[in-house]
Amino acid sequence: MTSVTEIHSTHIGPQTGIEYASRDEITALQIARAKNTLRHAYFNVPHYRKAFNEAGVHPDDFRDLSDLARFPFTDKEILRSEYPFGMFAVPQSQIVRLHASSGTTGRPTVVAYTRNDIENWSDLVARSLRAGGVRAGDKVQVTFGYGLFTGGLGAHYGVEKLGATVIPTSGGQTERQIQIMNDFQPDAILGTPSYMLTVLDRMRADGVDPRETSLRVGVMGAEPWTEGMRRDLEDGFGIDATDIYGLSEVMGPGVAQECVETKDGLTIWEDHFYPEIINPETGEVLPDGEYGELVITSLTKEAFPVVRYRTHDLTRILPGTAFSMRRIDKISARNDDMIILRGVNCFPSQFEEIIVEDKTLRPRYQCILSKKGRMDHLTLAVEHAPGCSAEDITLATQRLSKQIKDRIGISVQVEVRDRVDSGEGKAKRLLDLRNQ
Ligand code: DLL
Repeated sequence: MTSVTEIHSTHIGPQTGIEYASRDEITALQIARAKNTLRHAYFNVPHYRKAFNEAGVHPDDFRDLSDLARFPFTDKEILRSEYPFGMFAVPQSQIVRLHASSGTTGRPTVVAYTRNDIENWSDLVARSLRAGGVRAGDKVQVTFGYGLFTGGLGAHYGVEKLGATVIPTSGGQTERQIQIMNDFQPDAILGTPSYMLTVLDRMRADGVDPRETSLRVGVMGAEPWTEGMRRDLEDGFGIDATDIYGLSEVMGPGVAQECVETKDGLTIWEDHFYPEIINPETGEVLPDGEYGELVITSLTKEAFPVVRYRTHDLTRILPGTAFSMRRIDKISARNDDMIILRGVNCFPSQFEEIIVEDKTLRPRYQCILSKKGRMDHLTLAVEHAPGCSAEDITLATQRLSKQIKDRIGISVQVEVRDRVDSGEGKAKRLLDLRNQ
């Protein structure tokens, strides 16, 4: 396995890109670009014109980044109400690609890209992959799903832009993924952490040593994952694993990416996105360092500009380290995944932190909310490691229930099972059956 220092010294050239510009340069660029975006949205998207007018603001009122707080938020409900094409800011003839978010409830949201948007997106994914340790000339297996989901095609164009070789296996067919990995010898793999765990477990079950693959790095995201899960994947495959973040409404993968040398949160590519953290209840903008909901304004998008888009992702903004651009902390949860059980708030990732500490358990789990009489009831289904005896399972169940009670302060019904299906794409960590 190539060490991180070797990768650094051999491949990262002079630090001259915009990622290394001074804070003043970045701020000046953001002000100019945000002004353009506000004008573009106001003059070309009826919703923005109406919303700005109702809030009593005009793009000319924007002079400094702090003025952005005067502009209204955009959220998924608004995008849904304009389904399918109402939020597009350019004529259809200029649109070269459409994607849509999966939309677990109701209509999906549809997003659009001009040729320039695709160029910028590819550049940002290439930049992200480079930060994650992928290099020109590498072979890269893309296991994100191809289709309306932005993961597969977004990653694909970025790999090509980087000058690497893309192996577009898409998601699923795990045996075939392993076969291709064995035959094509990829240097890097991209996918959801939960699917990477599925691949890892399948290799072990098939008697293949996952540490013997040709893989050097993994770039993983599209769902929350903990440091414990990172350790499992890094040790399991013998790779460096970094976190990639994005969302279709804002672009797709490549909005923010962790640097392989520092692994200390994700640099948000501030030349294309302006981040804010707000108190999700009041909408008030919070200072850097405080936890809250991430809100993003696109700075260069043509077909689908977004102004103060509420991501519902919970994190905080941190100063730059590997780059001069600021970082966001690893996204621990979405605020709509919050479980409130008898007054205690908790998130699925808190269970994951405890699960990964127990070697008899695998971090493949699901939280199932149901009603018992009038009370909410939480079942935590979690998979055990192969080869566990009935006694191991009983002991693991007792340990996990106690740890959750002691550390999170709630009583949950733990069910340790042979198998918990977390799917081939994003793992669905919370299943709410209370209204069924
Ligand atoms: O998941 C885009 C993507 C594809 C990102 C591949 C990274 C890799 P959506 O389907 O619109 O887009 O889902 C976006 O997924 O608001 C987060 O809640 C979650 N998410 C994405 N990346 C991460 C991450 C893609 N690294 C939603 N950590 C976002 C935690 C993530 N959550």
